Amino acid sequence: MGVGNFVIGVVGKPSAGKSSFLNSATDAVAKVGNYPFTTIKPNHGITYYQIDCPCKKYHKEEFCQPKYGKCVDGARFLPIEMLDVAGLVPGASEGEGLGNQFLDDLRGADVLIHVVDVSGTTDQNGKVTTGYDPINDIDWLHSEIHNWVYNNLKKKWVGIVRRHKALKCNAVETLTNQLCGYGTNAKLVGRFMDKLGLKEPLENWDDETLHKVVEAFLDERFPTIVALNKIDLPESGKNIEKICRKYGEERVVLTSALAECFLRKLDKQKFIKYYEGTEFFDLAEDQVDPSPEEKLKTLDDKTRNRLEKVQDMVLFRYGNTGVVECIRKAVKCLNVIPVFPVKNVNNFSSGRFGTKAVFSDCLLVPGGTTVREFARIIHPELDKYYQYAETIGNIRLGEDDLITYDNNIICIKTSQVIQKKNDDKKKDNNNNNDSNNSKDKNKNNDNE
Ligand SMILES: Nc1nc2c(ncn2[C@@H]2O[C@H](COP(=O)(O)OP(=O)(O)OP(=O)(O)O)[C@@H](O)[C@H]2O)c(=O)[nH]1
Ligand SMILES: [Mg+2]
Repeated sequence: MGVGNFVIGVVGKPSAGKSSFLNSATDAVAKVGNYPFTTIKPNHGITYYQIDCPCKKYHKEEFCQPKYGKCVDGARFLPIEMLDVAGLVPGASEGEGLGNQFLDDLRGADVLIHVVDVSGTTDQNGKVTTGYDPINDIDWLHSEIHNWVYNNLKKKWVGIVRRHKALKCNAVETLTNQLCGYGTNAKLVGRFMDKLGLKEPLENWDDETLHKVVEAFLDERFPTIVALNKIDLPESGKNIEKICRKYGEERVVLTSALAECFLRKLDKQKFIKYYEGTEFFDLAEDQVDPSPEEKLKTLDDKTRNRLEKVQDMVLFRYGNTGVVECIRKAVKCLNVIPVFPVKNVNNFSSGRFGTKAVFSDCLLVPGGTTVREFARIIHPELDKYYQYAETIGNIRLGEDDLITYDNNIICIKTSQVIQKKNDDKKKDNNNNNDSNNSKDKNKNNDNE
């Protein structure tokens, strides 16, 4: 089972650094350029979200064998898809620049990272300038997405109301019907309508109310983390302060995609050992008796100078490049829980013959998922032949129990053995999931 069900969309104006961000956080090699619209088709990559693996708590590290991602000394790296949505420009919702095509690409994303060029050295269209105020970009992107959804609804509003009345629907039903194209389900619509607490019936909504509804929808459907990028440039300092004062720090992260790309590249080429998400790295001269695989190469003077600059401008100043932090915050917005389905809750085995592998599978599910829904997410046959579920200590779980961090190691018992060929089919599906194939993406969480 893969963990490819969630997608982080990377958005922002041209030349903000979206492709650089994707390259820095994944193994993708998207084209980067200091001119607008370098990216035309969206790029994909797989990034990793780090959690504590239960193998550490239960002292099973040596048997931990994730099918997807990896586990390093109890730190579990769960694969998540990332999508680089090419340069939106002001007026995109009206068809400007590359227009609606790119707003449409957003439909595949569950959470957004808005990459902002905080240095103010590119204007709203991504052209080189000086002294541009990046605060404009944050509000602009939000209103662009807002207008896109609002205009689509508004165009059809008279017909929507007519149908709503004729079919005697409630507001949640009508909105679910209208918003399902954005990867939305009744649960999500119910949630934001509850928060909004509107009293007027849908047929009486005026434009102002419709704007409020769209706003509440976007908050729920596209939670957004703002990456203030290019912090390595000297012009960035004063803008960072101003933006953090206005937007607070909860959803804002300071990043240097360029620095992260550089550090990861040096690590890959074995010039440094870089500890991702931290300010630390080792050089050849720091190593004592390294094994041949770990032995680092000596840096030339030019690369060493550049590394020192990255240390000065980014690592010492801000603590890290911000890229890992950004992914952590984005996934946190999704309010998901990692679940470890096992064949046996006493030894945590995944039931693969001839191996002692434990915790092989891990799936991220949306908060609010019940045990029975989880069975369905893993495989339709687990749902079909479902008998009961249990967690650590052989404690039985109710079908309607919510999955939490306290019961997220789960064994589903079935009345029939699930056929091996299904396992194989499942494996194939998930291999697809894990290999940048977003077309077949099974958005269980959204479309139930
Ligand atoms: N100094 C600095 N430059 C950066 C950083 N991130 C990206 N850049 C530069 O900004 C320019 C644009 O980067 P891209 O990653 O191509 O930007 P993009 O947002 O994908 O642009 P489009 O594809 O045109 O929409 C390139 O010259 C990058 O090297 C950063 O953190 N610091
Ligand atoms: Mg690009």
